[in-house]
Amino acid sequence: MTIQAPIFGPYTFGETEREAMDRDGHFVFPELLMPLARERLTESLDFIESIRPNAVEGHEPNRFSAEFDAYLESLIGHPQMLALARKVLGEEIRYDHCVALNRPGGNQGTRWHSHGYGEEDPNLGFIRIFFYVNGFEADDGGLKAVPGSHLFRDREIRAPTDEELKSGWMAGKTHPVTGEPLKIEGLSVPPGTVILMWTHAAHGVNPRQDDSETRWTVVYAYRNPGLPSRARWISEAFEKRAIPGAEGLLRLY
Ligand SMILES: O=C(O)CCC(=O)C(=O)O
Ligand SMILES: [Fe+2]
Repeated sequence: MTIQAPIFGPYTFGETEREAMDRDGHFVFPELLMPLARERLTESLDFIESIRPNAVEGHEPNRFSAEFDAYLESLIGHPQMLALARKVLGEEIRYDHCVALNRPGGNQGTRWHSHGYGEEDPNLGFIRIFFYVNGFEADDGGLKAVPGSHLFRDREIRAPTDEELKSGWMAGKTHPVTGEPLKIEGLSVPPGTVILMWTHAAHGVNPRQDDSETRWTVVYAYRNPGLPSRARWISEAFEKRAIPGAEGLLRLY
């Protein structure tokens, strides 16, 4: 067995952090990624970007990113990745997808949305683990979220602008834990930041400024098995691969 270089520095995810994640719907680890991991991820994400023009529909490099790059693939079963996913989801997990979220200068970002899984069974969790390799500012490719929104387990949240989210889905709703009116949180994070997010959280991304360098980002998603998953982007061939550390994790159930 080959020993993989560490991807994360030291961190704490105990009771307090877990409570914050469950209350807010996301949890930020500033600068968690090791320098070597940042370097390797930038190379891999730059490679994914370079092959996108030749994409075959249904198997796009940005959507099936780990299938196109050995380093990205190796992280699916990386012991630190799995340890983090299991701290949040518990022992029984499956890999769901690995998607490159690179945003070059001028990229328009993404409108407000949520994702689905386990609406019928709240014991089934689904998390996104975002690697913001070179970070972002709120007004420059910045991720934004609505703390507490994940607790509604609504997979249909959609809005084109902050104003429309406020006057639409958010209107009259309060945070189920704190009782406060829901509000939008625009994040700014330094390079190397990892963000965990429950999949039902309302989130969106502000446009990247025209003269900014590409925002290098990749997301790894894991879930408790039990239901089909709409975003499970794994090709049939890839599902059969033996990825060290990820044995049995690529299956649907
Ligand atoms: O690009 C981002 O920062 C977030 C993208 C997103 O919404 C997702 O991967 O679920
Ligand atoms: Fe999303």
